[in-house]
Amino acid sequence: MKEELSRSTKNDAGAGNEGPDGRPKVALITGISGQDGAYLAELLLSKGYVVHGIKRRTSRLNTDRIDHLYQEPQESQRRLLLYHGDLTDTSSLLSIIQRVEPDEIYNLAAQSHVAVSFEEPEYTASSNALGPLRILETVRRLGLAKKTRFYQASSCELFGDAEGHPQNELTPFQPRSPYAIAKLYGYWITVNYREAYGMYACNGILFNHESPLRGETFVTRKITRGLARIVLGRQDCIYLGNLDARRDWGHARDYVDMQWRMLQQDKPEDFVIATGIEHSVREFVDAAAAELGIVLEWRGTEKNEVAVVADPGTNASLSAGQTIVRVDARYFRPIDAMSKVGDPAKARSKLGWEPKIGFQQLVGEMVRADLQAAGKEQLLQSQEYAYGFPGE
Ligand code: NDP
Ligand code: GDR
Repeated sequence: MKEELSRSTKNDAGAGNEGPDGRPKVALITGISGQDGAYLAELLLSKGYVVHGIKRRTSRLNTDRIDHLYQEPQESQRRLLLYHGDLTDTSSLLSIIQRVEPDEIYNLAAQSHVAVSFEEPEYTASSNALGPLRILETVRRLGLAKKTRFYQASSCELFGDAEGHPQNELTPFQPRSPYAIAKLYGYWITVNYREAYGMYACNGILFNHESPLRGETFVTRKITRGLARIVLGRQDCIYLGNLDARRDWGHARDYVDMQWRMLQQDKPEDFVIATGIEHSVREFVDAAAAELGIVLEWRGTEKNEVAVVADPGTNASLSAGQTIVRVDARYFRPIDAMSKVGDPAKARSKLGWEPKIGFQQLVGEMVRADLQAAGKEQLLQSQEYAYGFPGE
């Protein structure tokens, strides 16, 4: 898939994305090493942008999602440039924004895991609430308020379990986690800088979006990766939490297109981005199993529920009656939003946006990518045994 993405980057030269001075537009992406950051960097490069990205310093390399786009610092005419920085560190943001003077900033960086936000509420607030403030205030103080357009990665988690489905731009917010409450500040500070200083600043209120690049601990990827490993005999079972939670799952590639469109309008506005269709976690498991030719039967209730193989299809490593999914109470959150479905009518009518990739296609793409990854893992391990250094 990465090869496919990098081909599109090289071939799809982007005309019409020059700034007022005729030079290529310059974008700065925070969170470029994440799922959306990788797809957005691809998209902007394909449109002819010069893309600057902020990555965190980590003890191991964390740029695997964008390695196929990487250009050595020694290359002339680079169009992808990376800097170390952190949303919790104003000085790094200041020096990067001052140096880059971007036409557009996409603030995608965040502590993005809702369950983890209950364990790290203070850090979550610093990165997700104060992070956007630090960027907006830096832009303002550098005198870039009229030049730089700002996109804030807001979330349907703002709605919590708000009354009224589907949820749209007018649905009242009712956040139910430290993550969502921090994002609520991010949402309002973006609106505030738009109103107070006339900045082109807007929120994309995005519903869940997934892909083969999704982090491994979000539920969709946990399921597709787990099932792929199970059919290759590398794992016995997947342990999940709330199977009844319902989410509106789209594809990240469709959603980053919308992020870009939001910054190309005459007037800054906030938009809900969703497919309008929801599924339960249990239905996601069934859909992923179906991609592998497996039929499951659900037995038990609530915290004792399990999925048993009813028909293993052609998977020789599985047998009928085998339990491959179990509920484990540790994956339940102190409080969870049970049902989410968005209404993207405004995005459709004002921006001409339609999601192109449907639910089953998304699940299929994720399952195939994870099967391939599990196969590579297996091959690597067998090579390690062949060369006599197992487990290293
Ligand atoms: P990911 O978790 O895949 O990526 C998050 C990115 O933020 C990573 O690059 C991460 O770096 C970086 N990051 C985390 N903390 C900091 C920090 N303190 N300073 C600088 N960088 C940091 O998330 P997604 O790509 O899925 O989501 C992008 C944004 O959209 C997030 O803000 C998320 O909250 C929001 N969102 C996502 C939705 C979804 O369904 N995917 C839906 C709605 C909103 P590292 O690689 O080092 O961890
Ligand atoms: P979410 O995504 O919390 O909606 O946040 P996640 O995939 O983590 O959870 C979705 C639903 O599945 C239930 N669930 C489990 N979740 C995880 N992670 N692991 C499990 O084992 C499990 N079992 C059941 C959860 O309880 C939940 O109801 C994502 C993130 O990308 C946010 O950054 C973003 O803002 C929102 O989507 C919109």
